[in-house]
Amino acid sequence: MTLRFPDTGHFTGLNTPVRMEYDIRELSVEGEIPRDISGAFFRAVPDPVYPPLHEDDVVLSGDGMISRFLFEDGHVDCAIRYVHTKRFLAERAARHSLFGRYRNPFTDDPSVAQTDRTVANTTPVWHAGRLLMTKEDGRPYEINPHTLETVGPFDFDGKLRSQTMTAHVRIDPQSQEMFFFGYEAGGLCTRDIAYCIADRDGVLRSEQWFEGPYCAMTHDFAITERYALFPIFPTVTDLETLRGGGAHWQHRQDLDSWVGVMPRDGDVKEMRWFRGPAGVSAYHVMNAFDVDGKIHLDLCLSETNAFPFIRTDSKIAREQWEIGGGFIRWTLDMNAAEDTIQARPLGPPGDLPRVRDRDQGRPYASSWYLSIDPKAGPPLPGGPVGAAFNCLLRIEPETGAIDTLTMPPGMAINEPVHVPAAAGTAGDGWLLATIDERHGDTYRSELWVIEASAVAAGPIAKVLLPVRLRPQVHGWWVPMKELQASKVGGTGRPG
Ligand code: V55
Ligand code: FE
Repeated sequence: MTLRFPDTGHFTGLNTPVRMEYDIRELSVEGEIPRDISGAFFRAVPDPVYPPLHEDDVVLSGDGMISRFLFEDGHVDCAIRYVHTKRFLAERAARHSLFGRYRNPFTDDPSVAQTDRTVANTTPVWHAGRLLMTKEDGRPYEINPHTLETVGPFDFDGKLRSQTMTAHVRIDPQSQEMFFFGYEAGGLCTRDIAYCIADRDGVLRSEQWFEGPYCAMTHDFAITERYALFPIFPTVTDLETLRGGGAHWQHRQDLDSWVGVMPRDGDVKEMRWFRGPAGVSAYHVMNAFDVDGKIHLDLCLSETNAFPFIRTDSKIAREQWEIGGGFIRWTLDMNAAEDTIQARPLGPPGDLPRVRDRDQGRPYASSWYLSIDPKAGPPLPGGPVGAAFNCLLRIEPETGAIDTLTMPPGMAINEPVHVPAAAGTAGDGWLLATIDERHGDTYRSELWVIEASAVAAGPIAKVLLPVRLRPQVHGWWVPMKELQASKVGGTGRPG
């Protein structure tokens, strides 16, 4: 057999590679899709073309695919394409893998020593009429949002100095500026973090570098109306380990976490560091906002790193159901003399948080995230952490009210996007999420349309898929008007 993928959770169950590019016009729909859902649901899907060089390779190394569900007048079409990264093209030409372990270039084939090794597999970011496929270990690739063809590597017209860009940007709902950062900005294992702002037209207007307390996996950050916040958790790296062919990340239970805070339009020299608890980790920030000099930072926190492969590499013996944590509010008082953090639980453990675009950086009444309900049976094997989520929560952080949609046994739900209701109409819009369902030895996928204010009621429509989907990482909703006004392949103006 020529294509033998490792017999591990990273390549079996829902994570079994699919490796298919396709277009399907007109998917079958059960129920009725509201006409106000008009636009594109883009999804980033890691899906390795070739078996990895190393048996212990992980989901996060999979080649990036850009997937799109296009909603128009109650109809849905779908398409998926590989991102033509330099790495994808080199391996395609060679007809086998050339790149080694996750984020360790010292394990690559010498023939690709100078080749960009990002797989652009984490978030499809839409800003200023451009679609970018991002991954935190490199610069993004620009995608034609109509054909899903790769335009090429993207560096803000040659302006970006950082070697990397996060997959978690923040767009201010009023100014439409895109705030983002890159870590290991100056190269492998550097403490350099680049803090950047692109204006509403996508022009990079600011890039400032600062040093973090240590070189850490810095996956997400936050903005409020006044501040930029950089949460740093002790998942660290060093060049010596990498040179020896080792893992990029080691989680350190003994090191403190930190939050760097600066005025979002200020100078990085103004950064103030607040000390958090030792050993904790958060991949995603739900939202942050500031009121009267107090900053609230709402995180999906765990007591250790949430990725089993990182815990194994760090010799931390905790199973996935033992990582603790919760949906937690950290409060930082900018008027206090001490740089300490107050913590308060808001909800049960979970991840893949979603707020409305218009609530970004502002006080917010409700939001959504995914969790695992053990009563719904064993989670399906798959996704980045190896156990797929089986419930969707809607939470009101101020009142503590929670509504839950628990999936039937044998089903899993992926990160939703939020589609706002049309201007001038009542309602809180919809969530769109793909669903996986076990059928004997195989899986089936659907896309569910759920009322955002009534998740417990279940889907109001289901889009049926003739092919199984590999679990996505993150998604992005682009309204039809913005899609038609895309810089590449569009009309260039709102339709
Ligand atoms: C994450 C995902 C990544 C990655 C690092 O979800 C962190 C967290 C899909 O790639 O490289
Ligand atoms: Fe993420």
